[in-house]
Amino acid sequence: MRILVTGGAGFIGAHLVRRLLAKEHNHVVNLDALRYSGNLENLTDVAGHPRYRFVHGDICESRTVEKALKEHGLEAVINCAAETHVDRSILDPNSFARTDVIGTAVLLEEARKAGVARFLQVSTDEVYGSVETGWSKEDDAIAPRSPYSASKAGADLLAQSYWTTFGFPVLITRGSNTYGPNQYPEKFIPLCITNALDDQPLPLYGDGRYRRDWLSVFDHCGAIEHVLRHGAPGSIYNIGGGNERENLTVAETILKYLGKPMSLIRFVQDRPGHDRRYAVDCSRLPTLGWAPTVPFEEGLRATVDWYRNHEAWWRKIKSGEFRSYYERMYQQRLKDGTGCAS
Ligand code: NAD
Ligand code: TDX
Repeated sequence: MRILVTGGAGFIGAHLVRRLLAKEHNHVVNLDALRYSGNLENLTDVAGHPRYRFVHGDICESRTVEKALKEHGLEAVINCAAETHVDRSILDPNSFARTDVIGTAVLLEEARKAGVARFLQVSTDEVYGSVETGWSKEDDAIAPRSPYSASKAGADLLAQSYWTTFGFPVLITRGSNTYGPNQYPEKFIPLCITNALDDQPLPLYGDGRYRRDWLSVFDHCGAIEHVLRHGAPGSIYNIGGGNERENLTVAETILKYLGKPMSLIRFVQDRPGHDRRYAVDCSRLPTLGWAPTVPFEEGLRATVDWYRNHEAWWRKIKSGEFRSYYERMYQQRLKDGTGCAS
């Protein structure tokens, strides 16, 4: 299959590009605008691959998308490109509406015009909103609460409308919190690991008892690939890891693996509108023949080792744009911090 992966220089996209190229029948074009989290160093091992092409471009620009689809005769689209960090969506909501909503609208329309055979929209479990009890099913009403999840929900609904209105073969995956190598260190797990390696505090929002279901990036990409091949057009598939943990437990586990003191944990001012819990019912995907394989503690340990062994990768990021972002987000919070876990 000739596949367009958008956002392929980001965390999940890069793992997905590598995974797809490992299958001899696949050709992959990666369309990425190289925003702050896009990093071609995530793909140095496949940069010269004969079945891989990189196109530097923005999914919001119709002509760029049209040209990429036509020039490479692409048959499928996997849309990973997005603004992805909830905290940044609170600082700058409009950039999320632009990329996540308008960008998806442009991709859908150009892909429909080009006669693309499969369009997979990478959505998120966050579209269901905060789920205090139980597990969200694919047919549940969505109730996003942050500018990030609202923008992703807009994209998700647009994709669904293309199936209903045009019969365009759209597939939607709603993955849970993903972790693994190459994740930009603004996200909770890589932030905790890299701060701990530098003996810096680990900032826990609120009481630290918020819950997420953690999914290995290898499982997330395996599920996306499986849905692309076997999913029923017009269908939505939740992807969870079955690893629900409190943030405090995750931070403590990281410190334990690194042999660092629990006193590095700091409870800081909460994120506005912070969703207490996400949890997805994952019974639909096994009916397609897929289930997660990576136990959380094993995947987390391997991720900790990856960051320990790839200091050059994350130090470069942390000394650039990230530094001013970190100061803006955390300087005051850490000054006012309300104690530690031990
Ligand atoms: P990321 O921030 O690491 O990567 C996003 C990529 O999109 C970057 O390479 C960036 O340069 C690119 N991009 C941004 N704007 C673009 C534009 N206008 N045109 C082209 N490229 C653009 O994000 P990620 O964690 O890899 O997430 C990938 C997808 O998976 C997103 O759609 C996200 O909503 C979804 N998702 C992520 C998680 C998670 O926990 N990380 C969980 C569920 C779903
Ligand atoms: O410094 C922090 N302290 C903290 O306590 C950060 C950055 C986060 N947290 C908490 C907030 C969440 O409860 O940790 C949890 C995870 O936070 P994030 O890594 O920011 O992820 P989350 O907000 O849950 O959203 C993620 O999951 C779904 C991704 O960022 C999204 O792209 C994905 O769609």
